[in-house]
Amino acid sequence: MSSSPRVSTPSPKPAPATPAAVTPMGWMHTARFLTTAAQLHHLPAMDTPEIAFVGRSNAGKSTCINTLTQKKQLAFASKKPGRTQHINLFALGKQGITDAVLADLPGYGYAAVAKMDKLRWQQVMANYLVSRENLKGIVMMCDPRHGLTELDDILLEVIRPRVEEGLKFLIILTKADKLTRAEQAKALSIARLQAGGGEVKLFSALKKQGVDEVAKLLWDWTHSADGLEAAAPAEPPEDEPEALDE
Ligand SMILES: Nc1nc2c(ncn2[C@@H]2O[C@H](COP(=O)(O)OP(=O)(O)OP(=O)(O)O)[C@@H](O)[C@H]2O)c(=O)[nH]1
Ligand SMILES: [Mg+2]
Repeated sequence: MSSSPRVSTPSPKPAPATPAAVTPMGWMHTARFLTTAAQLHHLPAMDTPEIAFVGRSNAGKSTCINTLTQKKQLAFASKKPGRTQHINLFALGKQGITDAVLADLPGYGYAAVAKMDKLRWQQVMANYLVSRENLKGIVMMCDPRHGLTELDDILLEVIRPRVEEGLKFLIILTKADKLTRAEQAKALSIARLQAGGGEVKLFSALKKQGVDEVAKLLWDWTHSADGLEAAAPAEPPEDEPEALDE
């Protein structure tokens, strides 16, 4: 468990689940960099609900965070696998009041990483997922062209006890723009079987597919007691797709 001082962010007033002016996308746009840590005990302990983005290297975790928050360079995204090497935290919340945190984690499975570094990182990540007290949900990013890999399965095993205790869990099938409609439908049904009852969503940063849906789900996870009832208003359509470098 972390020995660093507990960061207590002011709690928002208990108010209606979704104040009229706040939509999940508007909320996402409030994202700002909070802190970065190479090791677990360097992360500040926090009271606010945290959502971790995990998955294989190059799956699109950082790009997904940038797309959801509409901030192109908030998280470091790159063609080169292994771009994210720290746990990076981003705060969400209107008027500077943090009501949720997004955690961008380094990817796993990148062959060019030295074995000792891989082992060290696997340990840091397992400890994070098992012991981070304010962790409310996990988003697992998966490139559907590769499917869930052995390392994804190991991670699923690590988090299973917490998911059974109520931790929220979502599989995002990334880079959906690279699949035909038929391939998307097939990938969705395979992943649903593998998700064991967890949610699965298709996502494309390029086409802005799935953005509103994921934003709403993360809002629900962090703004209702059981993650089911915070009825957030619908979003207007997003703007033009941006060019991605892959
Ligand atoms: N076509 C397409 N490319 C994408 C999409 N999302 C991410 N990419 C590309 O995939 C590559 C990897 O994206 P990142 O967001 O850096 O991946 P990551 O999972 O954070 O990678 P690590 O930090 O190494 O773990 C980049 O070249 C992105 O532009 C998408 O939805 N569509
Ligand atoms: Mg990354």
